[in-house]
Amino acid sequence: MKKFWALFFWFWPLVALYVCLIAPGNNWWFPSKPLSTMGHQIDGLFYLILIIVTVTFVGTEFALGYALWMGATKEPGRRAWFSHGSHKLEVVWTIVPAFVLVFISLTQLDVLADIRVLARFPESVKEAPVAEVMARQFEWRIRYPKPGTELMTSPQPGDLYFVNEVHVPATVPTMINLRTQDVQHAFFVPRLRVKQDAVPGLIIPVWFEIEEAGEYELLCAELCGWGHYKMKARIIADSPEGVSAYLTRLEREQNEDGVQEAETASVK
Ligand SMILES: [Cu+2]
Repeated sequence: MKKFWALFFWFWPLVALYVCLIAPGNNWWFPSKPLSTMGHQIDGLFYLILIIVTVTFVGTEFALGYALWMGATKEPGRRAWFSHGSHKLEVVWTIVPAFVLVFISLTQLDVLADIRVLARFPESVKEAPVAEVMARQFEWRIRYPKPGTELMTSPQPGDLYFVNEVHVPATVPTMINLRTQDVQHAFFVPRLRVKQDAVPGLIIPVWFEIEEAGEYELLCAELCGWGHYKMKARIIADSPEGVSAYLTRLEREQNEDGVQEAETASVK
């Protein structure tokens, strides 16, 4: 029975190793391949940490199984090695994890800076957010500048509005300004690996470069109230021409007061 437990603890690291090896190919960790330029770096960090924890888990489980096996097969009368209080071992298993943690934090600094630090954003987007995304319980309100003008911090006459659908250009770096009208929300686009909190009182620039045109789910990733579950929207990534055609259409719809149509009908 003692040998069974040694084998039991050797079995799980083998399962872990197997899952770790086949998981990336089967997309078990992520909803899809990363579809933004930043997404590749973020997935890379995830896999780096996955490799480190897998090696640690497999190593410690094998050591545990080894100790159990040695205990199960020892000759009667042989005394076990008593390591409790070993200064050398304590130093080793304090310094090694400390180095691993410092290594991880240094490795991710660049990626974090690319995501968060405005000075490191691509030049083309720094001064030109395409839209303001205002989170509120429980929807996303989008404000585009009037076509041909720049987005201002406060709403301007001629600005265009829509709810729960953001149109942005694909294959070029794009920036939006993220705000919240009430509580804290989080702008989360899983397939782009974009996640940013919306904090009351702050205007937070968020940039991304979507690699393929298409439709992407935008979710709120912060428990923000009873209707949090329904706080979903779509990001439509289109060609720059497609986006300006959409904005022209939106402008026409927004300015449509019905009067002209009625006049034309009465003339007929
Ligand atoms: Cu929310």
